[in-house]
Amino acid sequence: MLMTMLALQVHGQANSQSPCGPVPSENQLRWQDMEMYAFIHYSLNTYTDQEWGFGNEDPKLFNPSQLDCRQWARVCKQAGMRGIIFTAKHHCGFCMWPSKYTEYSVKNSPWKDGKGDVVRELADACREEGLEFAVYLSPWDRNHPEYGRHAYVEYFRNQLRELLTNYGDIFEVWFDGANGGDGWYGGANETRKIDRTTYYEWPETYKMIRQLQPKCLIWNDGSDRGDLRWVGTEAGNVGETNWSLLYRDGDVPYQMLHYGVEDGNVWCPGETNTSIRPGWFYHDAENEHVKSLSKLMDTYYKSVGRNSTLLLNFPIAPNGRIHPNDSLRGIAFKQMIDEVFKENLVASPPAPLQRERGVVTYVIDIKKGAAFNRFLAEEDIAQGQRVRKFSLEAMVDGKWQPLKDELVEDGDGLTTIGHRRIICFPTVKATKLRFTINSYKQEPIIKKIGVYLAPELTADIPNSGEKKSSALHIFFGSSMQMFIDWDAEQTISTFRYLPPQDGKDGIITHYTLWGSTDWNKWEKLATGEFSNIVNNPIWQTIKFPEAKVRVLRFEADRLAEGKRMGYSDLEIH
Ligand code: FUL
Repeated sequence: MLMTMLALQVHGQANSQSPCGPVPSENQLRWQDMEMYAFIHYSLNTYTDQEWGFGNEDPKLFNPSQLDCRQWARVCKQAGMRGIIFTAKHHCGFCMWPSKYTEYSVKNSPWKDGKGDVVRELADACREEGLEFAVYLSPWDRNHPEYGRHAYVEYFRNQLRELLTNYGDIFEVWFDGANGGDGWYGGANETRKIDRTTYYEWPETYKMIRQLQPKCLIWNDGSDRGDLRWVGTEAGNVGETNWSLLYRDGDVPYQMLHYGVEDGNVWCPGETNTSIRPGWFYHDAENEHVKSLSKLMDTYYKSVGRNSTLLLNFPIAPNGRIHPNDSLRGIAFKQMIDEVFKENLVASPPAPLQRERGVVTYVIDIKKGAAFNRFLAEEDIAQGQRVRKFSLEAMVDGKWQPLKDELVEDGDGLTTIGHRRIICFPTVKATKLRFTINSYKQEPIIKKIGVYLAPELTADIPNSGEKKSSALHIFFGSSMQMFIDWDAEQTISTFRYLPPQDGKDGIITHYTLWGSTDWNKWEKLATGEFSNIVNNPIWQTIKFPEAKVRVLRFEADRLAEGKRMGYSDLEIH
């Protein structure tokens, strides 16, 4: 990457001592250098406008007219992605390759008369574009009759063997932790609970992966420690404090996922996964909601700039291509990263001025007359992660002025460095910058220091801030029941719910929607679960057969947290 080449090598690090604590494997080091790679979500959901398929969707729905994996690979490459992780099988169980272990796959779709293989086409396209290739294989399978029993685990492993044997090098395997319970399961149509800690027999599966693909990284949100960890949210950020360490055993609560563990005994770096639009799968209704350039840059600073990698999702549209809005935004994103980091304003490679009393100080000369607003530092993580806390000061008019990370709310945000740390602050014009490492686990080894001037982003169109629901009559019948009424009868078929955006409190996970023309006789219009709403609190759409109503009763059957149903916005049509 341009930035890496231009960041100046810092010398004077002779005293490297012995490695500090757990260190990354060669695979983890190589992976971390990939920095950004793409997710691609594509399955039957694309044709049913869903985020989670139930497992009984008809394979005949899969019939894209212009499926073009080369277009995906080209877009991803232009967007600065170094590889692609593809949903070979999502929770619905539909296989995007003709697995010999199931009929529920592309082989029973009309696409290419059942002779197509999306995994093959994408693996080939990636190689042609010089991208790495990887697979997402959902352990939860809502189609398979044996899900919940041992036979399914064998089936899962057989499928994984196919993917790891027939498609060349795979850089990562992604084992989603989601398990909502209910599903079609071969027609049983029931809820199946599994014990995440034992059911999948991960140690056996890991052995097979290591044997078939020794360079492959394991991402696992389950109990057995993989090589990489989730960062606890799909919103696109990891903690400003981010240790690449975890404990080898035991549960990994949110705090550990998001911030890592300073005294962890195993190297397990964070991967920040998020989508370029609200959902993971494509929905027409989201075409105008592709993330803005400033949101994407914010995501970059809060992932790659916080010692993580960025796994950015591009959904595929029903025609089999990445939508132009997503590709334009993705490419603009990469151009902006290049623009920000094109010139390192450090005048000459700084050497630590002082190494005493537990403090290491670098005074950095800035190129004459330069203004700047970004600071970058990298540790040599091959020797372990060492820095706990640092400070930054700019010499303005002969005085040192403290700088703080403007992307954090509490404190100055100047904690941990790791593979790369980027600090954003308002533009200053200064002759010198003082970088002081105040606290560390062992003598820090700083590999690179960079100072940059990011251009101001003026291109984004701000949201109007007006709520769709502001024209609706909304009131609460109880803490778990909301009414919406009209002066006259309405014909409606869609109810949309935007959950609270500032935490889990009040998020409705299970709902029932009733309609009435007279407040007396109620007709049940819909009931169900909002898929993945806690991790990804985006607009949820409930569709139902056209109904005439004067009043709607929206009931929260279950909340993610708290006692009172909450909402950010509603839309009904
Ligand atoms: C989640 C899944 O449930 C979503 O559908 C999506 O695949 C995301 C990447 O992971 O846990």
